[in-house]
Amino acid sequence: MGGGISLPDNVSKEEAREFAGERWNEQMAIKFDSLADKNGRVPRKVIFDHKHGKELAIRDWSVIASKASRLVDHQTLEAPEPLEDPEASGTDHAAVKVQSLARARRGKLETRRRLANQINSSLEYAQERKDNKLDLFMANLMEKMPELEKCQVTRDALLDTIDKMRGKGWPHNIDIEAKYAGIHLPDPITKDAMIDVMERLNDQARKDTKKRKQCVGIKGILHAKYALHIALAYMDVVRKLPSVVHISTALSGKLTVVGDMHGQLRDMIQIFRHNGLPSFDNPYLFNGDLVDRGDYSAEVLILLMGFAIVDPGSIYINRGNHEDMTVCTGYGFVDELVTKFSQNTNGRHLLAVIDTIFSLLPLAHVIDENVLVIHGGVSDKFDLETLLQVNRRLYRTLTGLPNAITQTPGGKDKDGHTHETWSILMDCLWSDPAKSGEPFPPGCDCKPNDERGGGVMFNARFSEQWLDKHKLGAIVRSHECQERGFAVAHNGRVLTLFSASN
Ligand SMILES: [Mn+2]
Repeated sequence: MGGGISLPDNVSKEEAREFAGERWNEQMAIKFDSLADKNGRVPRKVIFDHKHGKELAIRDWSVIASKASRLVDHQTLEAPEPLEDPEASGTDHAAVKVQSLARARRGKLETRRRLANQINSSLEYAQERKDNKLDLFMANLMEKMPELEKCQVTRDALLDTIDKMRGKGWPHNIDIEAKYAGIHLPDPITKDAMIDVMERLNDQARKDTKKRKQCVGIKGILHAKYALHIALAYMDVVRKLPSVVHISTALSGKLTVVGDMHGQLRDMIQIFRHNGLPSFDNPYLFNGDLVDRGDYSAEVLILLMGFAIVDPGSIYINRGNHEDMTVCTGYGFVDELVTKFSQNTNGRHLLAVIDTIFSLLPLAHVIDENVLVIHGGVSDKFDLETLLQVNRRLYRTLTGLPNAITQTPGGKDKDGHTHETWSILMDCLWSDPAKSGEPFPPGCDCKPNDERGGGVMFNARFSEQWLDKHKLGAIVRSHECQERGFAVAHNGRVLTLFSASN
């Protein structure tokens, strides 16, 4: 009863692709190839032998394998029994058969979805660890942002340059080509105009999905000039904010916290349709990782910044570990932006402004003096006071820094980058709550997060102490993909939210 998926002795690329379904991507293909034997198959033995492999997170495969078999068992147990007597009349019999097949298929799809979820998370962790350790991305970044890299600009110099350009009438003085057929935004931008932009982007995303071609998105719909207008206006909002922002729901009566969006425009629009458009009465807090991985990071970001400026108090945004241009160079957002807004001056300027905005995003929000919302989590290196004092704009990027900073306590460089500030920023953006049963060294409730290669893992006792010290009730964090979109941990005091559907 019930079609089962079992792991064969070895897996071909086609089977792995089938397994992963929509989640199959180039990264997975490359990883598969690196493991395959000369027949192009990955033997089960290799998967298990690499259990503790250093280069790839293959140890996760064994977890996947055991979960897979458990899921298959589970599925077999829950395989649908015909609701009616199979010996009934011919037509009924056929109907029952169809029904039973359909359920089996649904079960199979569900199993595949769960497996894909597992595989995807494992591969992502493997990649993140590699990125953190190998410092690969600087070269890549320079290629994408030659102008900025040439100047060797500091954060402050970049902001000064942007302000000086604005003093000379930029971006108002950008000429729009005669052939431009997209939206013209009024000045000042209105909420109706932003809703119009959202509808157009949604239609385009629908067309993109239908054609199954490379995503066009915002290209041709919104000129870089308008994107710059929105981004600069939003930059003016965030530059005034402290690193820890306290918000109250006394007036709105509610606040919706949204986890990682990762460039999933249609998921975001779906949330707005169900839960209402962002407004002062219906505010949203997006908990970081708006960009990368998905095809519509530019659209997600520009819409959120647009709503934030036309309706102050409607959108709050926390920084995530993907709000870092070096990470974005590896995970798609930089490529997406230059493709959609072209590599000309406007496109590069937009990149520079967004880079600046990322560095200005607050690190945490405290809701009603009760709930801490932060992308990764908490650690023994900071409390709310240190987080408020930390210069969140000190680093152009948190990844790809020299060992003196990342490895040596007390280490610093000539630009004033210190190990201390780096590790505070890393910890709040990259940490994860430990699962129950996770071993910790004696007397220690917070340990390096080896799985990520950055941030810490903190256990339930640590969460409790940290929260009690600040007289807070709970932590809402994101950063980890959750099958159902959320997960409760640490005796109900830590909630993980993840809002992208795939
Ligand atoms: Mn994250």
